[in-house]
Amino acid sequence: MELYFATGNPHKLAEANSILSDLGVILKPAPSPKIEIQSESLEEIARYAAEAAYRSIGSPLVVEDSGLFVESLNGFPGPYSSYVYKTIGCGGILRLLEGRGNRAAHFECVVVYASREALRSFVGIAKGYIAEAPRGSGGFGFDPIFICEGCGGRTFSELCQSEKSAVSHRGRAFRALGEWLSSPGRENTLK
Ligand code: ITT
Repeated sequence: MELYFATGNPHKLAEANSILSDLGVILKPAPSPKIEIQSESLEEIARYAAEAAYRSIGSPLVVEDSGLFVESLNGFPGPYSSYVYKTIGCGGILRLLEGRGNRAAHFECVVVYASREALRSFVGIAKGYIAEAPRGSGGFGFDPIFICEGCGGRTFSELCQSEKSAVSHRGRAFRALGEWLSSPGRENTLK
């Protein structure tokens, strides 16, 4: 099965395709851009973008919105993660955490699937904490400073793509989508 993925981030596309390939789903770049509203809810941002993309393309598609939520910063940067990464980056987050004991953080990803008969959301969360300094060379965005629970103290950037996807927010959300798409009876309703 092929679906469009409306995203301007090629890393997301590559990660999502590697997660879904085992389930027989191939994501291809959507011919229209992701329209992003400002909201404090990832789900609201992703749903709006999915509905807008579906109106423009008219074929089944997915959109995802994700972010890094740092506990001692009251969830910042959360839905503003893309902008914050482009402006202050990993170094800025490390500076904001200087002298703070609590470095707990999580990534969240909301994937929204849109087709003629369905608009469904799938959520994935990866819990962990912010490293003292950036480490590793893989991945993208805040990967060099995020240490996920159960990864032996390594940052996301120190994991290979399959290791990251096994525990990541994106891995969890796209696997939930893949399981729903391949659940019995779905093939009769896909248009
Ligand atoms: P699209 O909106 O076009 O899909 P984007 O990168 O702007 O691409 P978001 O608006 O969802 O995506 O912003 C999410 C930001 O959160 C992203 O730019 C990264 O800075 C960060 N982020 C999300 N998932 C991440 C991951 O797996 N590893 C590292 N950083 C991540």
